[in-house]
Amino acid sequence: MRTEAINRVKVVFSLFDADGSGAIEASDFDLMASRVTEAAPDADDVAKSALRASFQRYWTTLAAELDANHDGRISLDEFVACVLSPERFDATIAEFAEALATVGDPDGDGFVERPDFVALMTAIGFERANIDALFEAFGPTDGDRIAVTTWVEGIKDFYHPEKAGIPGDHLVPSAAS
Ligand SMILES: [Ca+2]
Ligand SMILES: [Ca+2]
Ligand SMILES: [Ca+2]
Repeated sequence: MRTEAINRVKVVFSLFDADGSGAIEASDFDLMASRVTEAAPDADDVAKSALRASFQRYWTTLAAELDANHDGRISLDEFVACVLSPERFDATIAEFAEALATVGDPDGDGFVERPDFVALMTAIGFERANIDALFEAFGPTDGDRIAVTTWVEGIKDFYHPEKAGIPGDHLVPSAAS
């Protein structure tokens, strides 16, 4: 098991526990979906609905796969188990990645500009320094933007247990300093 993958999972857990209750629950995903869609005022309703649906699916997948004691909450110990069987989450994460990146490209030109990226990642709960480090690692082009596909692949890599030294490692707080 890659230490980097475990650290990434711990970061995701702390963000997904949006209300800070110490566990991930259905209400956390409702809260995060509201925050993220509010951070994208220019995105169209279809894209925002798709993103909300992907958050919902994310929760139902987690609950089905990881809630070992069936209490309706995912503890950190339960959540870490997601790295043991990443293939169970591939389709859910792919849908989420594409929905999020699409919301980040409101004009539909295939690129995500830095302000849109920062707004969405801030709404998810990442720190600005980590967000900028990640954006730089994605190699923004002249217009200070990245391809939607680059972000989608970056999100998928972020959840991949075998990956290390990837742009997404910049989202782990210690890596940004
Ligand atoms: Ca919670
Ligand atoms: Ca549980
Ligand atoms: Ca765009």
